[in-house]
Amino acid sequence: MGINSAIKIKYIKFISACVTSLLISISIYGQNDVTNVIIIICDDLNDSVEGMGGHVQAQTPNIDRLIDMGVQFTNAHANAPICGPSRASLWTGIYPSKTGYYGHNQQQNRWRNFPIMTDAITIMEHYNNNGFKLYGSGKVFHNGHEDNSVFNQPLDGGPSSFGPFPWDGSTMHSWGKPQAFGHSIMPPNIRDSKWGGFAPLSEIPTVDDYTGWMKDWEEPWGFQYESEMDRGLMPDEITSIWVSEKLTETHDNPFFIVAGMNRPHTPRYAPKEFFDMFPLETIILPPYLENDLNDTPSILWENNYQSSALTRFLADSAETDIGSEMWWKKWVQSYLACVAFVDHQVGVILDSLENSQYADNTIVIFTSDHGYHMGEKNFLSKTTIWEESTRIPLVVYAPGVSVAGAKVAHPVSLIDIYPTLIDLSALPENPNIGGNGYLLDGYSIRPFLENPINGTWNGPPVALNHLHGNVNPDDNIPSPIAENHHSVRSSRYRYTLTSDGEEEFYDHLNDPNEWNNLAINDLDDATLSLLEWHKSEMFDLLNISTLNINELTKSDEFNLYQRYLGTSNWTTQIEYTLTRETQVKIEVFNINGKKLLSLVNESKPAGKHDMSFDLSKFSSGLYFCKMTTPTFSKTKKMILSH
Ligand SMILES: [Ca+2]
Ligand SMILES: [Ca+2]
Repeated sequence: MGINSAIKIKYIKFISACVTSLLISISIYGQNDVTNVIIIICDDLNDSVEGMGGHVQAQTPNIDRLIDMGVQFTNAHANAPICGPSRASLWTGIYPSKTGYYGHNQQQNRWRNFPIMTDAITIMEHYNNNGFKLYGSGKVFHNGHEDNSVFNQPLDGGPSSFGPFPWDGSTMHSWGKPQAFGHSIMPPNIRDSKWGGFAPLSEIPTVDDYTGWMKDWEEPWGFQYESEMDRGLMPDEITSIWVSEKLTETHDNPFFIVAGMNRPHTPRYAPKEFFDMFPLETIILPPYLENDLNDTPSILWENNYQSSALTRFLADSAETDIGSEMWWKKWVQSYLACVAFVDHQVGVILDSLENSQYADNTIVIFTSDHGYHMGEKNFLSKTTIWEESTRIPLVVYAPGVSVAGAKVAHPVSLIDIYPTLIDLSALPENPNIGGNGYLLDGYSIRPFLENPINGTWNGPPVALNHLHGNVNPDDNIPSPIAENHHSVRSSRYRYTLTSDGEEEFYDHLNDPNEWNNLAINDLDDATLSLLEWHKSEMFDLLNISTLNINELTKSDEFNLYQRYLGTSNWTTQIEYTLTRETQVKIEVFNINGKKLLSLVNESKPAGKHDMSFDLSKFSSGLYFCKMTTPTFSKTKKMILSH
């Protein structure tokens, strides 16, 4: 065979391969059960969406429009309350408790470095392997930890950036991008860092001698802002416009689009029109209970900078015509403004979809990577295991399947998205079967889409949430289940077990704000068996029979007893038991975290110890007594009422 003939044959083979793959694509696309997919995922959006019972002033008419088209899940949860682990789990369909990627210092690790996820087939790859064209824009993975190779082309929509930011006009990072600053109009305690800022774009920042915004996603770095009508586009606007343009094109293959919104993640800068929707003097603060943390396990908040966020806001709020909670109200206003801004982007995408040839054969999913506290339990952040952090909006519109305008109250979570889409798109069920072999952890919620009230699914009766504990593993090392906190949400209750063995149990029917931790009380038999049922459902999902709390942590003990012996004689007795000789610190703090007394600070032998001290010089109020060893930490409350 001559060289020319060989080339010719190769060429013919190439052509025929192309024709075959084209025919396969066309035949797949022509099937009735094959639809396109658009996932709109927001960053840090809690349940402040109309109809969800989050913040009462939320204005989200476009998300509401999607709710009218599809099914809204009112008891949907994130599996991890922080970006990196939540998204890694969502896109791979594997629980953080199985991958060991929970958060803490692991947030700085790339998710692909964790053994189970290194070669896990993501939802994008699974669609791509089955003939879909992939498109992505904005924040899909956690920033800096992307694996955009899962898209079969560069992530070619908009940038994933939290900008624009304040800037000094010159300072650059060593990696060649401009360095962001906090906003000059805010008290330093509140703006905190470049992340803590919130203001309308019309509040053009001045840092040193430079006045203007900075965008950190492309040169020139300056973000143009002359007026509301004459300004640059923010990343979420670039994304929504890009997606809407994709919907005007004719596609040869079915498509899978991820529109990743960066808002309402901090910093909360958005166009002024969205701030103007929520005049400061009208802002309603979320339901709030002072000392709400008192009945919760201290490991969930002690030594956590975020747990004093509200205290800082109140301390920096002078009495003004909108009250002494001015900065808290401004914070709430900025959150609502950013939610309304994101809702507008949803509207841009829906408008384009409704006017396109894909209106009747495109699945649309709207959700968020986790929730956010708005001051509840003193947090103004994510990264807790309470309802504010775990609860997320979830709306699924599946043409021909979902019941328009229906609501589903059964608990579900982000882990269920991957199997649901496999079900709706009729893709092969086990994407990892030829690879690492791991099965997906979630279940298809299709039965609820078809029958919102009486649908039964194969999934569990609870949604599983994880929160990283306070033991930092080495880089890229999976964190063991026992060193993290876990929680399950049923239709009515939330049960939580912390890494040091403490429990929470909340009854959402009577206590929707999780104010009253039932687990600290002596429970009647019926409530106790309910608690035990939730615990056993949790252990099933964690795939363990007992949770082996670190033995050292478990067997060290710290107890505190208060005795009142007359007006001038307040005695507090402390008992503690050590499993071995170790360094011990016992300290007393006031409610603001200021250390008032150091009672013990030395090495002590194994065994039982006791001591007492006098509190008569202390004024009435709440105090904390904390014992720390290198492997143990426990805080006890002391309440003095003279
Ligand atoms: Ca997030
Ligand atoms: Ca409480």
